Amino acid sequence: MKGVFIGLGSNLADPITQIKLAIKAVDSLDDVLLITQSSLYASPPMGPQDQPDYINAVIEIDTCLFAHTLLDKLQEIELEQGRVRHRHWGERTIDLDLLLYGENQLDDERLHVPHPGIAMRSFVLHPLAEIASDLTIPTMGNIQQLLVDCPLDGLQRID
Ligand code: A4P
Ligand code: MG
Repeated sequence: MKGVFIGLGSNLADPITQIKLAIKAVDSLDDVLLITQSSLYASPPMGPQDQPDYINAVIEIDTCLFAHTLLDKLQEIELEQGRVRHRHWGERTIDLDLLLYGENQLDDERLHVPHPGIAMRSFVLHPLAEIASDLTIPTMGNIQQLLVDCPLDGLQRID
C-alpha cells in the first residue's frame, strides 16, 4: 500500500546523520519500499526551549505491513539508534512518527493516525507538502489549505 508517510526528527548525536541512518533502516525493512524522501529541514524546538534545534524530514513508503507491525519496527529502529525517553517533547536521537497510513483512521491506545500534530507542526506539514503536494489528509483536508494556516516558525530547508 502506498500513501504511508513517516515523520523523522532528531536533535541529538549528529542529527543529520541520525535522520539519514533511520531512512536507510526503514528502507531496509522487509516488506517496505522507500518511495520518496523530503529535503532535510532545521527548526527550533517545539516544547522545552532548553534543547538543541531539530532536523526533520518526511518519507513516503510502500508497505504491506499492518500499521501496528510497522509501528513495532519503527520503535525497534528508535531503540537501535539509542533513543532514550527523557521528557515530553524533549530531546531525542531519533523520533519516528507514523503520520499517515493511506486513507485509514486508527485510534487506539498505541496509534493515532492521521498523527494529530500534522496540521499544527510546520516541521511536519511543510516537508510532507514537498513530497505530496496534492494530498488530502483524512479528517484534516487538503494539504495546500492546511499550509495557509501553518507559518514556517523558523523552519529552514537545508539541502
Ligand atoms: N503513538 C500514537 N500515535 C502514534 C503515531 N501516529 N506514530 C504512540 C508514532 N507513535 C504514536 O511516542 C509515545 C507513544 O505514542 C508511542 O509509544 C506510540 O504508541 P514516543 O515517540 O515515545 O513519545 P514522544 O515522541 O516523545 O511523544 P510526544 O511527547 O508526543 O512527542 P512528539 O509529539 O513526537 O514531539 N520540535 C521540532 N522542531 N521538531 C521535532 O521533531 N519533536 C518533538 C516530539 C518535540 N519538539 C520538536 C520535535
Ligand atoms: Mg514519537
